[in-house]
Amino acid sequence: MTTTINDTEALVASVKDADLQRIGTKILNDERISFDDGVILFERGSLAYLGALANYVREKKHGDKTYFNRNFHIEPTNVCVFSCKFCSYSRLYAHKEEGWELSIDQMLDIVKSYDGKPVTEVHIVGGVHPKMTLSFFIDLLKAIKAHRPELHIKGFTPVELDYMFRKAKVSTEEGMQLAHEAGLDSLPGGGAEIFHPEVRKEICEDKVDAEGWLHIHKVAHNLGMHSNATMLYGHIESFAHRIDHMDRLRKLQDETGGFNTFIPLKFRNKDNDMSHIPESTTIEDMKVYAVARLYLDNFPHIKAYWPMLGRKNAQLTLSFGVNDIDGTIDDTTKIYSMAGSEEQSPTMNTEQLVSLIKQVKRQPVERDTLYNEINVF
Ligand code: V47
Ligand code: SF4
Repeated sequence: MTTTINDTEALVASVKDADLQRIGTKILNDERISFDDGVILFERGSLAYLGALANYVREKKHGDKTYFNRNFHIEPTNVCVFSCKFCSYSRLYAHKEEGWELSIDQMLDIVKSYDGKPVTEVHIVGGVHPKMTLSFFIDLLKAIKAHRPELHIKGFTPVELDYMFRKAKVSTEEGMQLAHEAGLDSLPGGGAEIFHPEVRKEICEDKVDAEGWLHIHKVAHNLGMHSNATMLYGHIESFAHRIDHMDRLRKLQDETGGFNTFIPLKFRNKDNDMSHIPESTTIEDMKVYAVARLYLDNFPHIKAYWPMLGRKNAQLTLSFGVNDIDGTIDDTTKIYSMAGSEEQSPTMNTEQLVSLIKQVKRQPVERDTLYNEINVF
């Protein structure tokens, strides 16, 4: 481990700012920090201070263990009825000839192309296509489970689910039950963006709101399903908006305990309606990971999505609270390369990922979606 308790205690004792010292003491005493504390950390916490505290919490929770997962992605369509300003990926339904839409057979062929490969999860996420209904996806889920029953299906954001449930005229509870029975095992973290309505109305006003997003995850948790949560940061949001976002998640997690992982997503500005906004610096990125680790005390895991962040910066996050790197993605996903991510071809094999983690003296652990350990390297 790179941080000892004594080092962190000494650092907290030596910090000049009384608020930062008070917050640091809370963290050392395992006390929850407040909303205002979270904002102060963003406003006044140095990178070194936030990093040391976040690393202290990370090592207390997980030691040096750094998890990864062997998964692949299916993106059923990039045609979307919504028009999020940050999205570089979707084609409006009016221009659907510029997009793609896969049939059930085509998606099953993708699943079959992984036959015999040691993947444990498929992540299904895409645009919201009006013709891809709840019954279409139920058929897809059943077909995947019939072919490979043990493959964990993590799929569909509340944006997609809310649309398909409303179109099918079923309640969230009924719709989620149907999807779960057909084979949906857990929910990914997408569609959350920034929950606060001041931001949502500027960047993604026509899709499911914060209450709707949180309700769908709550219903999934009540069915015994687990899920993730993301936050799209580094555009027009304030520090208070970020903390508000994490606070809503922390409250739901207190109620249900159903979240596994929080994934900050750095806004990338290529080819979208927010291209005029400069991207966040690496220093700001690391602060976001660190504050997330400190604020979300009831989230077991903080994940860095390396295709978006780049391999080197993903490595750096392992000193700023992160204990999970997603993933061994063998498929070439399109959503991030289209938004200008560091990785134009976001694939890494297990050996490369393991050595990336070992280079920074952490212990690589392959996990399944629910963090059961499969292999320790
Ligand atoms: O909700 C879209 C984001 C998300 C951009 O749960 C962008 O394991 C940055 O949620 N710049 C979907 N981000 C992807 C997602 C995800 C990814 C990896 C793992 C998991 C998980 C979930 O992608 C969207 C949106 O926030 N996104 N455009 C952009 N220009
Ligand atoms: Fe559609 Fe998702 Fe893109 Fe928004 S982020 S336009 S919901 S594909």
